[in-house]
Amino acid sequence: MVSNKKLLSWVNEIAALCIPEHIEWCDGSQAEYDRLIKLMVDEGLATPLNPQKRPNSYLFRSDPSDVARIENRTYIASTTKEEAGPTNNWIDPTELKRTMKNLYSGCMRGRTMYVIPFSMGPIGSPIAKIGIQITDSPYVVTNMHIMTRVGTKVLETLETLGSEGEFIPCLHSVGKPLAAGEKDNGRWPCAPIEQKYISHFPQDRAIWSYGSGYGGNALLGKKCLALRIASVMAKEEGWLAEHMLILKITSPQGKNKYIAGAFPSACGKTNLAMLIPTIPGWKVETIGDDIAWMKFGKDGRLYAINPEAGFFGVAPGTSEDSNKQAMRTIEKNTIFTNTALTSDNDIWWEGIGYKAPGDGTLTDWTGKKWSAESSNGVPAAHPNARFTAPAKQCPAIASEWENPEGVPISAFLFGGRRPSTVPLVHEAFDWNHGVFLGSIVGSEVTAAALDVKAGTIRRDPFAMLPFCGYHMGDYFKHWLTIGKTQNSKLPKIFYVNWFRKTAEGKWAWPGYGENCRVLKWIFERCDGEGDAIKTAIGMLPTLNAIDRQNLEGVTEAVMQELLTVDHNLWLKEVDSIKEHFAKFGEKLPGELNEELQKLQVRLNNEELASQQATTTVQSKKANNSASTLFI
Ligand code: SAT
Ligand code: MN
Repeated sequence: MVSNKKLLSWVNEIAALCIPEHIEWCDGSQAEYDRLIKLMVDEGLATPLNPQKRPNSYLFRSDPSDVARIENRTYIASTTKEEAGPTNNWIDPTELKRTMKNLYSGCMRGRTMYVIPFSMGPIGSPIAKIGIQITDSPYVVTNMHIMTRVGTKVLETLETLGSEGEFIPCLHSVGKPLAAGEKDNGRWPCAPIEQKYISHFPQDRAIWSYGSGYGGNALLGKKCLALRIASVMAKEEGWLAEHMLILKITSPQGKNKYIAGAFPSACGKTNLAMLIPTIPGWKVETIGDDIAWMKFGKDGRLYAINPEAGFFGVAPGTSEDSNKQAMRTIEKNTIFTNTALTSDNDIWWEGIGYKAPGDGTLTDWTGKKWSAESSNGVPAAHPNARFTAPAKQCPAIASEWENPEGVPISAFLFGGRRPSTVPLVHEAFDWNHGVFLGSIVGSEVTAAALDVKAGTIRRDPFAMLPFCGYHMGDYFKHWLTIGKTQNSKLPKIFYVNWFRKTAEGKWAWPGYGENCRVLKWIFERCDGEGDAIKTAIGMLPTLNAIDRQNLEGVTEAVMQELLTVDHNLWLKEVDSIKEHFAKFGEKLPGELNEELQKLQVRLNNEELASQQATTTVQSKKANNSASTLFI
């Protein structure tokens, strides 16, 4: 049936190299999913969960060496090192291919080689792309069933493109060949760390992954294709492939807007995408929680699709309080990896919102008995334990989430974890200033978390640091170029910070569902409404512009603090941004340096400084009791 010459010869070539026992073309059917799951249950690799509690759901335990994306084994093998830039690992592509071909040689012995035709984006959408993943992991096949659109329809679409139809080849092996008669015997197959490679060849638009079976290392449609390779294609073709959630927000008047947002890891992207608003009458629905592909529509607006079909979410910390919609999403048909297991075969993790049932009867992610008492603080679930669940099961999924044309974006959000300096929300003056805000995204790291000085900002421009497939300086330039295309219809750009702390070290903003109050102001700003004042760093809401009705704990004084722009702290920020920008050398677009200089001038500008001070003083008068909160 398949006539695509490139596909057929590639599959033959890989089979000859990897020497699998069988070859199977995946059709994406439920029967295929069930058969592969049964195979893994029989092998002791998957534990069926209690069907009364969590129908058709399974727990997998990975090898301790294979629990997350491994950035120092991830490579961008562009023709030259210069093209990969200072933020990526580079190896000469010829050398890397030689090394990896040696590893691939005979690596699928004793295993089945699966050929997975998949679509990133609704099949046939003008924004979607076709990939073909070859893998020897049935775990990967079942996860790809959930995370992408897999199967015969994809092959048929490829056929309509003729015998030369384009697809992105994604080669994957767990790197654990089996000797005659050998079985996995309950052990997650993978290769030792020094043999793991997650490689991208931007010039060939190809992905080669070896040695890991986990998440983004192995489900190659996600970070490898939809971000690293797609970002290169997007630059060449004039569109955007971004690490962004997409949400739909509807006002009580029934007006809606779509907002896309980029945040580094552990900033609550999935929670924001599934937020339940606390202001009566407002509604938030989900289009996607991780990746957005955007192209200009005929009307000149940017239209976004979610290229994925599922959520690969971090389990620990997910609870009825933090994300009710996610808890509903994972009630059935879900794959769990590295969570803990209860004695009645349900999952459990730290931060699930209730104590581990029957202390001492829990099994931790490594398969050992675990009790809160004797754990010495070692968690039962791995901190990067994950759920893989179909997006369509999310009660908040927007009805148009699979619209092949995408949804028109009104606003971009950027943000990170900043306990000080950065206010709750500010709006960029214009596109270039917005690109500047994206380029300085970062989170503050604590000394306890990493071997760095406390208070250091880990910059993660556009939350794309691990995901940009080319030189980050060129990526900034691409964003600036996009701004020259359709200036009047471009989304507005905002920077949010849910993580500001008070002088006492407490969160100043309650976050979660209350974030809708900030979204409401953003919504209004997109309509040319919503009160704002000009500050040195951007447009800020006036003191009462953010709806605080029925919001406990956020007094006017706290709100004032959340909206404070401390010029001294910002001048320090300017120094830190200079250091950050220096990494990009000559590739840093002049426009961004200009934005930085303009910021510095504005911060030193007496008039704006005193304007800020006046607002602060007025508010101090209004609420004397909280005056200690002011800087
Ligand atoms: O493992 S993934 O790359 O898919 C998830 C993540 O690290 O963000
Ligand atoms: Mn992500």
